[in-house]
Amino acid sequence: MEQTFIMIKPDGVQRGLVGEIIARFEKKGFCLRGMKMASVDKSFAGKHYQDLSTKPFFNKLVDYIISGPVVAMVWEGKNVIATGRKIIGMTNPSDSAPGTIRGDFAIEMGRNIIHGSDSVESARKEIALWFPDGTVNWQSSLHGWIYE
Ligand code: RTP
Repeated sequence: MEQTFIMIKPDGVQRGLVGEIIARFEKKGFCLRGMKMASVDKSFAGKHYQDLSTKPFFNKLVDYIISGPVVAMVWEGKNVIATGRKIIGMTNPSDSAPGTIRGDFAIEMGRNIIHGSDSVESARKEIALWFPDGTVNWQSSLHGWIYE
């Protein structure tokens, strides 16, 4: 089953949106396989956003991510990477439809509340970076009511 890495960014934590965000993934039927709160340093944030290191907004992005604790999670389920991105909304909250997390709770790109892996490859890399000791192997008793 597919897994994705989801991170509630410092603004999402400070604004008390952790429960709201978890509820959206949980109610959809996805399975939480790993979760931790963490404060990361510049070097770790740089590793997470390595692919964006040449972008002009990279330093600002790293400063944002290290500005407070984040909540890192692994969610599992059918098409969870693409569906997770739909639940999150577009990178720029102004382009995000109401009903998405960014569409409901954010205004600016530099304070867009949440991160979600954008491909199988980046999910694999991000899960290995954030959860080097692995995740929790379990299955909800509701599995048969979510999948046919
Ligand atoms: P994320 O990785 O956080 O899920 O966001 P994303 O895929 O939707 O967007 P990406 O292009 O990977 O950018 C990562 C984060 O960098 C910030 N950003 N700022 N032009 C800008 O100022 C700019 N562009 C991107 C956003 O916080 C974005 O989520």
